[in-house]
Amino acid sequence: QMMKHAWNNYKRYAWGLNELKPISREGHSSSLFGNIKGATIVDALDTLFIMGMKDEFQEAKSWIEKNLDFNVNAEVSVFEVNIRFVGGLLSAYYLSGEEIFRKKAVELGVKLLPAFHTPSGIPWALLNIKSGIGRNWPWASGGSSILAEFGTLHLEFTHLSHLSGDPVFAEKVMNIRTVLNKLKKPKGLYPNYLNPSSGQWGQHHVSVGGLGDSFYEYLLKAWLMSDKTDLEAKEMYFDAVQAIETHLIRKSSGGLTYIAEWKGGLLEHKMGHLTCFAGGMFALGAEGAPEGLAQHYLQLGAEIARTCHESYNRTFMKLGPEAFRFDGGVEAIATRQNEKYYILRPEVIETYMYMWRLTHDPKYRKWAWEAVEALESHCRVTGGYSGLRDVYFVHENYDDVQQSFFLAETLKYLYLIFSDDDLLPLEHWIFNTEAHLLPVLRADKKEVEVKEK
Ligand code: DMJ
Repeated sequence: QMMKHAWNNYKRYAWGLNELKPISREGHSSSLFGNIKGATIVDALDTLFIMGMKDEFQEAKSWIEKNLDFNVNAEVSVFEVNIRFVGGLLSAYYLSGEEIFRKKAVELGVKLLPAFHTPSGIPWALLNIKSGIGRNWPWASGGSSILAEFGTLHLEFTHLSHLSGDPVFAEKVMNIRTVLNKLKKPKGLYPNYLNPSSGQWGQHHVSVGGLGDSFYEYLLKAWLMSDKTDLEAKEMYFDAVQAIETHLIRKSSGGLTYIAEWKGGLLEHKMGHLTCFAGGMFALGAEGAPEGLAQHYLQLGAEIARTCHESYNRTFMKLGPEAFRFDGGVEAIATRQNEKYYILRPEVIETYMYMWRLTHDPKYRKWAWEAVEALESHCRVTGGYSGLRDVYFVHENYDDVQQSFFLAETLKYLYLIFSDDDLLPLEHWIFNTEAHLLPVLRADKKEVEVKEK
């Protein structure tokens, strides 16, 4: 019902545009996608499919056939276009077997290749897909590319090579790994900034939240997606996690485990909503952990899930803030006005999903249901679902955006928490960072087929 409400309103007021403004009831365009249109349609495809919303899936498919056009003069975020559009199209292809999605994914992948034309091969953050000219975010330290952006291409590009038969995509992302492996890491940590011209680190800021997050996720998932044959990715993941535990993970005096941010050796005792995905990541990686550490990582995942649940529970709206702090006498609470918003993000629910699947502790379903009730009470409006500007305030102050990841991720993870485990088993399917599905590439080369479901 929630998906229907989000989809129907998008369709009614913003069809073909990127996102919906549910209060103004009109389209919302984000510069992240340049002139590429239809972000919500592509991001929602696999959720519609999984939920059995066949008519909606068909209307999305025919919009894509007729209207999804990459021959536009558009400067796009390579990362966002990859995780939402390439990921969404690949997932729709693997689930439905419809050739149009494979074709569009490969076509878009080719358009993104000029981003890698840098001296080191570390791609630009922004690319004009018509001219092929790239650049980095003007705010990034010393003209650097961002770890969470160039480090979150690996899964999709591996599949693009697999489906197109052209090794170029896989070569590009394997080169990123080679560059990273040659660099000395401060205390074993990966800084968020890397200059694509010099191939050297920028500022030594380290985060498991924004700017770093999905790089770590993709190391683990590269290993899992390779049917556990990519041992280099596995080693990089566990080495990184060990350094993160030593230097970033702390316990508050009230007993909450959190992941701080590291700035040139100093800790900022702040955890982002984005960082909350890490609970699920630690738990998902647990079974591959070095000797004797599996239980430890499952426990770490559970502790992060509890902390993130507290960040929700300590608000008026029962939805978590963008960032919460563990200093100045507070724990798991946002203290700055500009960190009190909630934009329909999925990460906490994502962690509940992995924890539910991996432990079957009923508290994760209970916590997920609390989130459903809070979304229904505070974010649902007549025209769709809206983010909130202050989750501590007693009245809803809407941001008027229905993010496409609400349909791709938040609603999909909720649906899976209340479904049986044989719907998309974790040993066969990898979720990209936008919750799009990519099959494990089996060592015996046989793909997992949707029929298996
Ligand atoms: C999504 O686009 C992805 O989950 C990404 O990895 C981080 N940000 C948003 C959701 O919060």
